[in-house]
Amino acid sequence: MSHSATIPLEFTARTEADMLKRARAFHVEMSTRRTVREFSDREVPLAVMHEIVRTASTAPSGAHKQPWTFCLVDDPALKRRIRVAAEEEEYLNYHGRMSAEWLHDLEPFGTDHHKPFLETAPWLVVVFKQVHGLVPEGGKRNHYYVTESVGLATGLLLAAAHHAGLATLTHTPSPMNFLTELLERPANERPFLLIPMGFPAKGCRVPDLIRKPLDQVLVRYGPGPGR
Ligand code: IYR
Repeated sequence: MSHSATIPLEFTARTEADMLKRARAFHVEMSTRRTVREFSDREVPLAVMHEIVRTASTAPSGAHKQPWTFCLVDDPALKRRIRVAAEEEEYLNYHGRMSAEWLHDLEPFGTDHHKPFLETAPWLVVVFKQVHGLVPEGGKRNHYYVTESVGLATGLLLAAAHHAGLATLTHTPSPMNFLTELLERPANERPFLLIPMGFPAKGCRVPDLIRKPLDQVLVRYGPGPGR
């Protein structure tokens, strides 16, 4: 069996008190992240976007294949074309393709087929998953756990954007093949998520959502008899 070279792990050891303090502080920070649907047109420097994508790209991935591509769109003409195409699909979703239950479930969010944020937000981050790899000679290489890997990277992207002081919207136009065409992506890539990123509009309001308490999301399996 062959092994590749190893290096010493960089790891910061912390006291229990420090751990708890940091864990709490990070929860407080992340708990203020909200999906924003009203964006300001204020610009965000490309350098900030680069660091956010760098963080996303630290995600673990199947066999470390890093099967993601983050497209950063700030060309107004391209944003417009993306908006037009997304609104065409969403019109069909809201006028027949979505079930009555689905439409009812979305009522609190006040969404419809209008997607002005696709033009207002300074950046559209279009996340693609690579269903397989391509080698320069034209061959294919396997990728593993692609959806899980790209989901993890996208979670880190959202956290990094929030940490940097940016608002995000996880938008899932459906179907989203139009993104492959408009961005001229190669045949091994599939659109995963469309994330407008920028600043909230002045006076931006969001639905009054409540997060599930810990006892509804956590089940502890400790030592000892029974539970
Ligand atoms: N993709 C549509 C509908 C939509 C679906 C879910 I589930 C949401 O949480 C929000 C919206 C749209 O973007 O409007």
